[in-house]
Amino acid sequence: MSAEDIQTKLDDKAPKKADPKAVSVDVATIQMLTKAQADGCETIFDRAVTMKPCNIGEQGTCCKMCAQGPCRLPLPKKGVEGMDTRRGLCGATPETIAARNFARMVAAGSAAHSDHSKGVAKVFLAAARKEAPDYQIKDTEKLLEIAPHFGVPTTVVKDGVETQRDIYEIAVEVGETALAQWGQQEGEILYAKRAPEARYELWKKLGVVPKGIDCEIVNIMHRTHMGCDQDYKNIIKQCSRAALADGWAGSMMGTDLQDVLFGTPYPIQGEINLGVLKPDHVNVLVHGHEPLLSEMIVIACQDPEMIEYAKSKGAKGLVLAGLCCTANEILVRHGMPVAGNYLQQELAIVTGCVDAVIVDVQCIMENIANVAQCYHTKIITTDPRAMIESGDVMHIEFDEHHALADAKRIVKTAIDNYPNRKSEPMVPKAKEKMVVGFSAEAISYHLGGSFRGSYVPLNDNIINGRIRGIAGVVGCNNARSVHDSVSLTLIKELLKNDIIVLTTGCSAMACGKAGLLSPESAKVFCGPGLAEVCETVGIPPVLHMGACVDNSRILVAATEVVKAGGLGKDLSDLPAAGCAPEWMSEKAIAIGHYFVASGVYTIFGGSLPVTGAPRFMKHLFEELEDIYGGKWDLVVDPYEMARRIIAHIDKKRKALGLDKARERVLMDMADRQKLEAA
Ligand code: MSK
Repeated sequence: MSAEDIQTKLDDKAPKKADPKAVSVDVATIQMLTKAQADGCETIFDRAVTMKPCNIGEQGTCCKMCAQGPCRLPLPKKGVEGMDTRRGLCGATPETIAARNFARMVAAGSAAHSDHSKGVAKVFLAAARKEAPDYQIKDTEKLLEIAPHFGVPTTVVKDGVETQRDIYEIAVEVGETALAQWGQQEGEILYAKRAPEARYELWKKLGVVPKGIDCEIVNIMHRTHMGCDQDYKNIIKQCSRAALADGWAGSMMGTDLQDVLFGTPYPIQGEINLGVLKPDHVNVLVHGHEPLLSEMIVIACQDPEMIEYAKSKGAKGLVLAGLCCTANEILVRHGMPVAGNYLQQELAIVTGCVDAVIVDVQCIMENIANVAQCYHTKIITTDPRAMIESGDVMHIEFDEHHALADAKRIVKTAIDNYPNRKSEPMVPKAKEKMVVGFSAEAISYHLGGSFRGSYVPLNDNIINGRIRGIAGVVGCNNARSVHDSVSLTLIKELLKNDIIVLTTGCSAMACGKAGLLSPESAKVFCGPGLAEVCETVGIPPVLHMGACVDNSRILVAATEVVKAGGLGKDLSDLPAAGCAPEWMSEKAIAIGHYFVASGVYTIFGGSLPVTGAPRFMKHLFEELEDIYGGKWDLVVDPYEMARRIIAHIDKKRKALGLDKARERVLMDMADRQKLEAA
């Protein structure tokens, strides 16, 4: 056997590696993945090559709800002809199995958001009671705005004169009422009435207004137990209750209470991508979803004593940046830099200059502990709900009662690790500037003029056709699709067609890295109508609204659009659609379903675990539209996603009688000149 043959045999046995240029469109990612492979450090991209997804799980038809299975009911290669005779041991149909699996994803996703928000509500209440000295009631205007939704009066009449109540008194009542929403067993969640009246009435008629948050999630877990709910339509009805409890209660209250504690986001500049790291500085990354700790880390990292301490270790300074949605939280409120989105978490460590990754909850890959071992990075877990089993991972539990002291201790641990760097760091140059922080309030003030916020000008521009419609493009990265590519291709197609995009989560970060979050990008990427609006107002064509939990801001903004008039009476009347092109987490399924139940046409990319159950899929993809005005869809190709979103928006414009207005705007100067010359 020749040396060449031996090498070929060895190569065959070596684990297969991802081709960096084939798995991402982001330059920094490609660069760092190449370095990881050269350093012998395996990442999710490589594992996605060697491990293929389970075909039956992907179809949603594997049942492991009891010990008689798992029962696997894959769709026959030719599809189902005639009667579908597939059954689990107990007789469960593919529909029952897929619906139960889907419902459990809704439950898990809703639980994740809602448990995050419950933690925020507890800290909010502690701050209001002055039991958590490092937190204050910062945004009093927002507190006064939300208090009436909780039935909390903001004024009191004293000696015949109406005066404002003490802010902390109001905050205690808001905090107590909010916290009670999780355990509530009867009645309705309070925020349901924030939806347009027509939507609320529809939910009431359908019997899907959530009673409370926790009880709707528990209900899903019960009814999907072996031998319980065996009617996929009935299971999906409960999904609506739990998902609405997430979108219109758990997530929405979480966003609101965070805004009151830390400030409502308004447009602010930031920078994104791995190029924000500095090789000669201590680099600290926060990662996860909850801002309770990261807000304190921001303060700790700006403390002159901490910066001096970093210098005493030989560093030139201290950089704090973020990953995933914790990054979004400190970005939209403080303009702190973002190192990258979900699929870049391992690669940030590969730069060799990250001294600590401080994690809270959600979207943290277990493999960061292994990658950290290739370099010198300390992984520090901080939440008892999210620990990592690895000897090298430190756990420093965060307690809101001494929040800043904990944050300083954690940052000091990161600084102490600076001298332990193993190799020469390599930081990609790639980074982009962006304008972020478009809360529903900020959109109103930005578009409505400087004196009084209003959505009327936005509606006017939709009615006159400059803006064709609105798309919410949100969600994750997914190692099964080319990193950032599907989101960006879709969004560029939408902008070209004058559709303004609202974004959150990792999709928002993809936009930032591609330069779509700068006002200047409007003239490069948008059709003439949208470009004109963006240039006049000075906004980017893609509005970064925050983290995953902030998808509730999209619901609030859409409700404001309905209230501003001229575009129908319900969310389902709007020329609008939603999409999660690269989704991967259960939270995305919960979000998708609360958008559908709120009347929004919602497309998911990649795969959806429902395709093995044709009748269930038909229910989600067709029948729900007759019930809620919104429905699910699954599309892999981003151009086809754009085509369907545009078709849907045009259908809604036609129903509103706006199709003529749009034709007028498309007739621009050049078109008119052509007509005159003919
Ligand atoms: S972080 S849930 S990968 S958006 Fe919110 Fe990104 Fe999806 Fe996590």
